[in-house]
Amino acid sequence: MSEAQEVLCRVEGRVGRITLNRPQALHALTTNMCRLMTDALVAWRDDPAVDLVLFDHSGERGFCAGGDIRMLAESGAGDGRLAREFFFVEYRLNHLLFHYPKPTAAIMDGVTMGGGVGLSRPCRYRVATERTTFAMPETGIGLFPDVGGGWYLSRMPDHIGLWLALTGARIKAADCELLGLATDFVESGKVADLKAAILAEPTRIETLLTEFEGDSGRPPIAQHQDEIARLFSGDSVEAIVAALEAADTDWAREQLKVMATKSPQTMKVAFRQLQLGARAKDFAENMAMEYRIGARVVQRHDFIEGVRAVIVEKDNAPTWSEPRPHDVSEATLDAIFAPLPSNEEWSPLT
Ligand code: QUE
Repeated sequence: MSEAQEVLCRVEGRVGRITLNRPQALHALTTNMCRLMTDALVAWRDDPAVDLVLFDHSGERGFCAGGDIRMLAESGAGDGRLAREFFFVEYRLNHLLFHYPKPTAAIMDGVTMGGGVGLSRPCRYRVATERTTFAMPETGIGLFPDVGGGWYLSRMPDHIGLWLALTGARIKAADCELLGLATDFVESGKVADLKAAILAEPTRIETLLTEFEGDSGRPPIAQHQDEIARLFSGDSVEAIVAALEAADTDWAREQLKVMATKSPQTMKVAFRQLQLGARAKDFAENMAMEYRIGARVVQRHDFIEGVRAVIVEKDNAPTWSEPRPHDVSEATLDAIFAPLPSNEEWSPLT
């Protein structure tokens, strides 16, 4: 298959339509896909024939599972050049969407993780279905919740974004609506008709979404929101672990069990990333920070080992470089967050 077919970018009626088309990898993003999407978005930005941009995926499964993790790990084990190039291009795309002047819509009719969140979250309209599964699972493979996680997750109420980052929790449509990750819920069976209606009358999208709106049900995390607010308010990962241990509830024990499987190093990276992201003056500053982290983390043991254990060999038994959060030094974190040489720093598309 030619690389040019991994994502389909075309104008249908007055809609710029971007269809992720890498079904064998749950539409996980490659550098080439990010470049093609960026080129299309730049062309449509000033094209009076385009009223709206619509993101969807081909086939049945997935919206977008993340990034091309195997490539990133292979590159990271070597000189890391292709991994850095991927992040550079992907984050420029995330930033372009964040400030995009035309209405954008994403149909998240399936798995929406990592890179898929970076595409959908900046869109003005974010449609979840009963097939939507949202997660930022990166700390499970020694990576960190990038694509703007420092910005978006740190702005969620009650430390819920930090809980998502540290546990990699998978949530469904009702929780996505509660947290503003989705703006609308439409039953999967009605998505084809919704898309046809948007393509026919893109300027009526708000009315159409109201007409197609379904009921996503009760959001399960509402029941745990107070507990998350209380137990994830600590000023370090160690403090959060201590609070969970002291809580003595089934839910708290479950969170501890899950966090014990994640990379202690990248849980602490994520904690600092969200602290800094909360204070970033704009989205570009946040993305420059994430690029520094990404450039370092892809070359470290935990990422190479996490991908081996969870993605490649699937033994789900990674040996992390530090066994517990307490063992991760501030010096290690400082090195991961340090500025890059000025000619290697990330910058937005101009
Ligand atoms: C963490 C991640 C990813 C992940 C699992 C994690 C990720 C990613 C995929 C993935 C899943 C299925 C595929 C595929 C990729 O899984 O970024 O190609 O078919 O892309 O725990 O960050």
